[in-house]
Amino acid sequence: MERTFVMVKPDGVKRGVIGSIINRFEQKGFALMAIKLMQIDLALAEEHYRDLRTKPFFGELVGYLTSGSVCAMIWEGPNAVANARSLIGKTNPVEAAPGTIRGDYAMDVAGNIVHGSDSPESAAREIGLFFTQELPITTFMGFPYNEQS
Ligand code: DAT
Ligand code: MG
Repeated sequence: MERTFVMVKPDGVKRGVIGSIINRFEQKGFALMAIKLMQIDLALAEEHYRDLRTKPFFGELVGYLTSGSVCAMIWEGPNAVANARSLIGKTNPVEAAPGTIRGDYAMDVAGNIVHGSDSPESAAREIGLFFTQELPITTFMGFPYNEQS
């Protein structure tokens, strides 16, 4: 079993498609481990996307991410990182195939609606950034969750 970090970005929250996106992950077979609606500050946005800090679009990217609430989630399943990336689709919605989340919900790379970790190492780092001690990830739908089960 593997876990990945997924985030509905501000335009997805504003457009009211959090539920539709969750539905796709549930339908695929993922298990929801943790979820929260939050407002990201600039420091967290910059840390989350630190690998892209030299890109010309970095300012626009962190500005977009801090422009409204996001929905941060941890999803679990076999090959969770790669399965989530294939569900989400290519970075640029122009190239994302219909049937993928970006292919179906987005048109522009600067507003591509959802984030998914790109490796198990990134997933662990991002889960640590967004889900700190205040939200125990051992809770599943309000019931105790046994990591061994
Ligand atoms: P992904 O989100 O598919 O992992 P990434 O990590 O390369 O893609 O980039 C992170 C985000 O940065 C991406 O979701 C949208 C934004 N981005 C990437 N390339 C961009 C570009 N050329 N212009 C504007 N925004 C871009
Ligand atoms: Mg990425």
